[in-house]
Amino acid sequence: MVSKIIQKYFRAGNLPHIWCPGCGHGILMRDLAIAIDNLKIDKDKVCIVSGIGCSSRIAGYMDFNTLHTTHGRAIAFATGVKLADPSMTVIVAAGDGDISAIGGNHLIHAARRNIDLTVVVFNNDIYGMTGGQFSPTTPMGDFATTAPYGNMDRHFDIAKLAEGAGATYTAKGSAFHVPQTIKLIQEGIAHKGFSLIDCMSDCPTYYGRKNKKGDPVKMLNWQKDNIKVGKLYQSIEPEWVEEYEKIIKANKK
Ligand SMILES: Cc1ncc(C[n+]2csc(CCOP(=O)(O)OP(=O)(O)O)c2C)c(N)n1
Ligand code: SF4
Repeated sequence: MVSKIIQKYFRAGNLPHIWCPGCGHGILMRDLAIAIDNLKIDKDKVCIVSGIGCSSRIAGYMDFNTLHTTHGRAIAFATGVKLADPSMTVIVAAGDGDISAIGGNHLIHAARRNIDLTVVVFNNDIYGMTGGQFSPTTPMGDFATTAPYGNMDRHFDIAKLAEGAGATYTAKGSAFHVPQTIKLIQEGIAHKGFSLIDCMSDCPTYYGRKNKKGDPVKMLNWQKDNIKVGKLYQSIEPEWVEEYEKIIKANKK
C-alpha cells in the first residue's frame, strides 16, 4: 500500500527528503497522499501550494501540480490558482510559523471569504527550518532559540483562530493519530469552503531538544496521551469562488 502511494504520488528524483530522522512532517505528508488517494481525485486536478519552511518542502516531494512559493504567501498563490481554475482541488501545506505569523493575515481573510481551499498545518510549535525560533504556537514558558528563558507570549490555537475568522471546517490531527488524521484531511478536502486541519507534528531537533521532550518515539507517545484529535467545526456557507462566478454571470452583457 505504502509503496504504491510512493510510486503514484511522489517524485522519486527528489527523494530522499531532507527532514531530520524522527521529524513528524514525513508522516503527515504520507497522510495527505493517502487522503487524496482515498478520495480518488485525478492527480492532475490537485494543486499543492506551500510557503517556505521544513514542512513546505512537500511541494517538491509530491507529484501533483505544485507551487513552492514565498514565506507566508501560500494562501495568496492558492487563491489565484482556485480563481483561475475552480475545478482544481487546491491544498495549502504550511508550517505554524508560515501560516500564523507572517501569513496570518492571509489566513484570516481566506477564512473570512470561505474560499474553497484546504489548509493542512504541519504544526511543530516552532520555526524548524531557521533554527528553532519561537512561533505563535510555541506554548508559554517553553524554550526556543529566541526564548532562552522561556517564551513569554501566549500562543495561538490555529484551528480556533480560523473558526473565529470564518472557516467552515476545522479539525485537529496529529502525526501519531494516523487513521484519524487521514480521515480528517479527507473530510476537509471534500468540504466545500475554507477548511483547516491543524496537525501536531514533532520537531525533535529543535523543539524536542530545547524542551527536553526526549526522542521522536517519546514525542509521538506524548501526542498519543495529550492530543485530542477530531473535527471541531463544520457549517455550510456561501463559497467565495461560486459567489464570484454568480456576479460575473449576472453582469455579462
Ligand atoms: C519573508 C521571509 N521572512 C523570513 C524567512 C525565513 N524563514 C524561512 S522558513 C521560516 C520559518 C519556518 O517555520 P514554520 O513555518 O513553522 O515551518 P517549519 O520549518 O517548522 O516546518 C522563516 C522565518 C523567509 N524565508 N522569508
Ligand atoms: S528541523 Fe525540525 S521541522 Fe525541520 S526537518 Fe528537522 S525535525 Fe523536522
